[in-house]
Amino acid sequence: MSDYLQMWKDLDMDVETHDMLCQVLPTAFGDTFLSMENRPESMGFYDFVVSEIHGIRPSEMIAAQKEGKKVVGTFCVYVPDEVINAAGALFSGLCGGSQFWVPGGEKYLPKNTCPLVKASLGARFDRTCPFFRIVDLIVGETTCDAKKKAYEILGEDVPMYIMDMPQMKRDIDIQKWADEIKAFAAKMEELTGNTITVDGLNDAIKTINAKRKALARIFDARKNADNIPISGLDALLIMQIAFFDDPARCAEMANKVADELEQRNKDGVSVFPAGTKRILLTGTPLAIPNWKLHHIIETSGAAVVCEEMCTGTRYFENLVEEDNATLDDAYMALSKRYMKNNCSCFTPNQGRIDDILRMAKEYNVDGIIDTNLKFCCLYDTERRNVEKAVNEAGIPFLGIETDYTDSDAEQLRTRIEAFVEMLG
Ligand code: BJ8
Repeated sequence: MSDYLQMWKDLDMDVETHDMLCQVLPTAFGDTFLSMENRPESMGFYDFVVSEIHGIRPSEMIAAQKEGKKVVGTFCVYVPDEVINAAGALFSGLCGGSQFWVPGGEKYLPKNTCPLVKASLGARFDRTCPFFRIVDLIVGETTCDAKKKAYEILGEDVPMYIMDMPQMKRDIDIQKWADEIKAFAAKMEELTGNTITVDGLNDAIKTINAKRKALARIFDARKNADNIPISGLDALLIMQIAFFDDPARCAEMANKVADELEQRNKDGVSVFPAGTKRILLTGTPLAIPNWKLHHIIETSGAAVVCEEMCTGTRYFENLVEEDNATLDDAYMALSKRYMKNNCSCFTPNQGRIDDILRMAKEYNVDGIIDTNLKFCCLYDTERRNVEKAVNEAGIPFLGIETDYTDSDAEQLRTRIEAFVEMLG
């Protein structure tokens, strides 16, 4: 990593502890990614971003702040990036995906809290993540109980704004979410001092839609039944970086990858041998740098060809209607699109099951693995319905619960190898 020491000091980070993280990440990345063969050349950009992960994008954000712009942190794919963009601010996903931050989170949260939430609080309170130090405001949302309570604790240390999310999908809920988005827009105007106009919001909608379309092209290329042009690991990395990269650059780089993958499909260039079993992974999000499950699956004779998760299809499927006549129309268009996401915090949540079955066909999968972060009660409970539907559809199913440690890696490998073998 280039020398960002002064920047980290200026952010009041604990640079000594942070050094330890900087030392382990390159090895983890090298072992997981750089050991793979025949990766798309266009992954070079993403490798570079990881090599500078706590430097390059944070320094861009700080430069923007020096020009008077604000940076907003988020934790959920229901928070509309379009509104932040239309207010002239930058956004960044903040979900923690490393065990490194978990012990820090456990100082504030019960141990039986999901690792994503614990890692996120640890990253902030341990002062070892620049993104958490840079943000001017963090936007939370009323999704799961763990997050709701964690936001109260986070709010003691950093300005917070909470969006009250409906948990059903009736017309009144869609209207309510449109109202919440409108209130959030007022908050963003107050934070930035900028007025959100209908033209500005329509432009932001187009910018984020372009990013969605580019990411969708990559996933479309993964649907090819006869070829696997990119590993699940590389596709996951692209998704993880999309959460904090500049949206226009994200679209540009994702389109470059998609061009290469489409060509690979034409030329029959695959990263796995013919006959490799195709897996759809569904469940809780895999925040950067959580690469554990993909790595185990893809070194156990199978390939992940689709992620039905927030770090996957939920992030880019469905576009927001463009060219809205009024701001209220635009807020409603946003609400309609975001309410198509199918998180387990909704009841009922048949939409997720429908998505899983649809994607199993679209991506030509041989089996489905449902992964659940330990102590996520929502996804854990929903597994029963997912498994029942998948069994009824005659698709092989494996349920997994895991965390960010490596303590269960061998046990997982044994189970996954057995599952892949069973797929024939
Ligand atoms: S839309 S999945 S990003 S809430 S894994 S913290 S649910 S205890 S991350 Fe999520 Fe939004 Fe839903 Fe997606 Fe809680 Fe479960 Fe932890 Fe979770």
